[in-house]
Amino acid sequence: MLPEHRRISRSRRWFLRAAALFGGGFTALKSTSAAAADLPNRLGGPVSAYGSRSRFEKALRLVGNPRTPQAASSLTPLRDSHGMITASALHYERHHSGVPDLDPSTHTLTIHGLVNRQLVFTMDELKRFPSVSRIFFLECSGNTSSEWRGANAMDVQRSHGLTSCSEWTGVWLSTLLRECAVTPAGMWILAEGADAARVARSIPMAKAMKDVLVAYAQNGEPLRPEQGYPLRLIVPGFEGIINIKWLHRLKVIDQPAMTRWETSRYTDLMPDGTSRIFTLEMDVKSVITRPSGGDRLPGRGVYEISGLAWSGRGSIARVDITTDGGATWSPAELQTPVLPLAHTRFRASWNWNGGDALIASRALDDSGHLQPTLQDLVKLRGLNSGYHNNAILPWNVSSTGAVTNGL
Ligand SMILES: Nc1nc2c(c(=O)[nH]1)N[C@H]1C(S)=C(S)[C@@H](COP(=O)(O)O)O[C@H]1N2
Ligand SMILES: [Mo]
Repeated sequence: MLPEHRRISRSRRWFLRAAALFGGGFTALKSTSAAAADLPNRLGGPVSAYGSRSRFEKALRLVGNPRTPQAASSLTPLRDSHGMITASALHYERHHSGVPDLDPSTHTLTIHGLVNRQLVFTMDELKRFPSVSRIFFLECSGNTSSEWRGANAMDVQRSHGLTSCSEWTGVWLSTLLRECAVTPAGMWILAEGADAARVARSIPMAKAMKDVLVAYAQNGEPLRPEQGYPLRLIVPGFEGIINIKWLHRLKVIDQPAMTRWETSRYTDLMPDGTSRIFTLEMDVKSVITRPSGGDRLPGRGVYEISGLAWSGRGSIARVDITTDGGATWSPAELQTPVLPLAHTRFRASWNWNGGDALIASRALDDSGHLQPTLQDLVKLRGLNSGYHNNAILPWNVSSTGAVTNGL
């Protein structure tokens, strides 16, 4: 505990000293009266019933390459996101058949199959169970697949925008399963959405009993329709697709149902022609979000390098930063508390000398997994499939200050 604390305060002091040293290109104050001259002197706007952001803020989700407007995804603007929580309005989306318009007063959750009591819960009934709030990331297993064959995306929204992190509130699935009394033969659960495609995935019983949430709220208010209103599964650390939205049915079964979303899709075709299936845990991963592709640094001097790290296997233990293309690495500060299965914000200060630089982050989780280079990952998994790309993505900073994909 103490050494880490000391390291942090030392690097903070270094940052302050360096900033004063370089002046940081900041504007000096000419007179104290000038500081107040531009402040408004008229009344501001009225109070409002439902908040919205400043008209000056423009960050938006970016729609990926959709086959149709309904079978589409949209990407979180990670460069313009701060801290560890994603604004609900900017949480990435992935829909296979559009966003259904579900009325919570008639929506129900049915639990049936290998249980002693088959039950149907209304939304009001679900809210009578003990509730719990937890912060968890979501990541589509297709996130960063664009970079499997090397540099492709021009910015971090395009390369990594299929991940977001929210506080979710709901009922533990284990609570509901106990209510239904699962029989000993019940080893898996088929979860199905009420969207037109009836997207469905099989979940191992051990995970269902451990930490799966039947969630009805996100970041302090009911789920957004895009995130599964009025009810979704949150399967912490597992690939996005298994976090079934618009949840209406759970069937307890004795073996995986082998739906199309766990056979023809979301399996990883290996070089020898076999497929990895049920690749559930998302591997340890990180990326620098600032500075990142599309940025232009105004000049040499001190900058904060900041980014996100996460792992589907536990907590982030360490994030290393390189600014010399991997020749040397040094640990970044981790924003505390570091939560398991949640985005972790990391930061480091960097004194850019104005020359060409290759900057990157590399995360280690507390299960001992280290984020690989793309080269090492491709050596292992070949080029047949793009799912589960957790490789390091470097950004190239040129002497003009332009930041581009450095893979
Ligand atoms: N019913 C249903 N659940 C679904 C999907 C869907 O299309 N229908 N998409 C899945 C996929 S592929 C992902 S990555 C996550 C995305 O969740 P989000 O849109 O809240 O970010 O939801 C999953 N759950
Ligand atoms: Mo996904």
